[in-house]
Amino acid sequence: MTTASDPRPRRTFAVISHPDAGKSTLTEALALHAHVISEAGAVHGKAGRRGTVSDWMEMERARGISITSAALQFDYRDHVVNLVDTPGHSDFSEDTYRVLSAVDSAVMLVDAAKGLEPQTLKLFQVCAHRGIPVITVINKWDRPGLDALELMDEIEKEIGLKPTPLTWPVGQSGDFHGVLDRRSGQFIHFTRTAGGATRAPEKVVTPDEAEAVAGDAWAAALEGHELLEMDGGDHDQEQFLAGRTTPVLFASALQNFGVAQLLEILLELAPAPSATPAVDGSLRAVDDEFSAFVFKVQSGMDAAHRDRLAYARVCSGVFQRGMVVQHGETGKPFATKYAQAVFGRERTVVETALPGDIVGLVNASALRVGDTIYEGRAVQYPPIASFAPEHFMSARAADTGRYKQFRRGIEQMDQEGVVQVLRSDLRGDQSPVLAAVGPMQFEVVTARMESEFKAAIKLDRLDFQLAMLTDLEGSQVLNGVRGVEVMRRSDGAWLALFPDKWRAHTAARDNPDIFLEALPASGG
Ligand SMILES: Nc1nc2c(ncn2[C@@H]2O[C@H](COP(=O)(O)OP(=O)(O)OP(=O)(O)O)[C@@H](O)[C@H]2O)c(=O)[nH]1
Ligand SMILES: [Mg+2]
Repeated sequence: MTTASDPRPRRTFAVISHPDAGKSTLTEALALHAHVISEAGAVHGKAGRRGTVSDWMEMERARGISITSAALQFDYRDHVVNLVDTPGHSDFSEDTYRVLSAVDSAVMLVDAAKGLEPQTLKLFQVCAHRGIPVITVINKWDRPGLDALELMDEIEKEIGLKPTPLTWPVGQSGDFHGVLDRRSGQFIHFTRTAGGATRAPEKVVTPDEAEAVAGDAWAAALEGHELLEMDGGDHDQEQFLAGRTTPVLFASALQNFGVAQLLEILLELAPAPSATPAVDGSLRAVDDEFSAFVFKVQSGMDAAHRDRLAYARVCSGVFQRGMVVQHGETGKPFATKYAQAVFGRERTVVETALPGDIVGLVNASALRVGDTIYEGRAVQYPPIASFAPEHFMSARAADTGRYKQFRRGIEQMDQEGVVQVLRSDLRGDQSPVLAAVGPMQFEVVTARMESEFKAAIKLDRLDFQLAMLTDLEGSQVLNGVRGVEVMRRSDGAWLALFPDKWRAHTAARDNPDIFLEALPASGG
């Protein structure tokens, strides 16, 4: 593992996209290429999909979707790679957005057959807004889909990012022979392996021989390459880092085609960790004293040891296990005795970590999402926003004899941000209100409460669709308005719940003096 003098460069990125484009499959393929796993059997197994290394949760495996983000750290060549696989479903977008606050770049997957989908567009906007450079991977090229040039057009028109393909497919979608490496001019010829469970052998073929190997497909690839050249579609590092262009690669994550190229490109072009902006606008340089912030809390990864992991991204300095740091929010010292490197649900003890690394702090119950820890000069990183919930349920323990477990479970779901938890004197602690961006969050809570806390819950839908921020004074006024209820979120925020936006308009109009503000929408 890493040592204090570890000079190896870091690459820290998130894999993002619309649901089902192949993020978890690609994540596994990258691990396979880096030789951290020897077989991708989990996904490609004959018995059907059983989950990738990053989809470890029971519900993820049962449904074949990602519900929670998963971090993977591995070595590749002389680099340390920190990758976070994110869920694509918009119901879990809060989780994805938390991850985007902790990475230096993003790999965006586009399904070759589907092109740009709604969640892809949203995520591109978020990356643009936050200045996160994006590498685009056109995935599933093994299956019939859209035309490569059409896809490039779509990216440019709909997102306003100039695509600069680094590889170009040899063979239409559905007939994937390999790629033309646009910078070397060579043909990288892929060979299928059984079920795509192992690294796909690839052969580098010179341009002269390419035609004999790939026939017309090679000529067509060359044509495409030249068209791109004339159109200014060549990579420019400065433009990429400035978020004006996106390098594009073609791949089949399932068959492990084009995955080696992506790893090489990430090492070569993706930005290394750099200074992190603090909440006061100052920058903490990477070689400053140690600092990190928590972007995710997760428990339930190990049924035998019911523990809770706080994922912190190191922003500056050197983290050394056992060091005592300051917890920004409470001002209390925090001992980092139990620190781990994570690989999906597996962990190893980490002794040292550098900027860009993601460290799992075990049973650090004081740490919440958005918290800063540091050594020496104080720093406070910006809080991580939670989105406007649009779905509300009141929850109670199905078996009142399990109330203690119920309370503990709800507390845990709250800390992880699986849902937002709202309370009021009126409803009491027995029946908190769960607020969600999307309804699937409730299913996760229900399943986890039962499996991890043995506390089955009963949920009752509440007739609210909108929450707005208010304050104590506002709560006193609004609680008297028919159909409106004000509750307190665990971070202290007062949320006024309305049945619909008209009722919110009316309440604001009738009470012009009270504080009433929209919450950030899940769009950005
Ligand atoms: N044909 C083909 N199928 C693929 C490829 N990559 C992924 N798939 C399949 O697409 C489905 C979705 O793959 P995942 O990797 O779970 O997709 P995801 O983007 O992680 O999905 P969410 O996390 O739920 O958003 C699975 O059935 C994969 O086997 C590919 O390159 N080619
Ligand atoms: Mg996934």
